[in-house]
Amino acid sequence: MVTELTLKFQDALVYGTELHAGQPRKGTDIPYVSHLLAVSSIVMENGGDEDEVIAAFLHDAAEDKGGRKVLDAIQIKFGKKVADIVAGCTDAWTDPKPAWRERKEQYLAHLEEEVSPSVLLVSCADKLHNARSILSDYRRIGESLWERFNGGKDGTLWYYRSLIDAYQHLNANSNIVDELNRVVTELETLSRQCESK
Ligand SMILES: [Mn+2]
Repeated sequence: MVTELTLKFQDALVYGTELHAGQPRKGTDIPYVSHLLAVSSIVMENGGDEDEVIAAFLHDAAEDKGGRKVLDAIQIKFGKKVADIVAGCTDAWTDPKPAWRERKEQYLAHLEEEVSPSVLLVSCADKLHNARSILSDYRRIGESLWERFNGGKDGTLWYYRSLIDAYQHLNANSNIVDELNRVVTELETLSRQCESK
């Protein structure tokens, strides 16, 4: 449990905010840091310790902002535990990234081998915030939302359902995974209703 957040957490906030400066969230002009704040907040609210909260804030740093080099910098600044969690949340190390479906299948296979409860905690918090955003945007703009996603509608829904199965099987944080399941089920229901119209 987080009892107290130290200067290390404040340093991570500054570091991550600078690293992701100028990066918008997919298909929007919302600063990317909104996602990082939300994921670290979910981790904080579900018993994460300071390293897990920091890793949640930095979980997309290697994937989006420089791969192994950034991961090495994170290890030096914030320690091995944080760096290992960030590495476990990274689904692509190369730029350009591998094709979408292949990358997601690899990430699901990687999760099945993942034994670190910290990686599972941050990973499912990440997916919960993404799924909440998708549901909220879907309610607002409807089917055209799927154009934003490389996997389209079917691929995206397949990926989230597969993630939930993996998290449940691996006993990831049940509070987060149950909520993720409710959000994705709602999304599946709404998009099926739309198909039958
Ligand atoms: Mn993320």
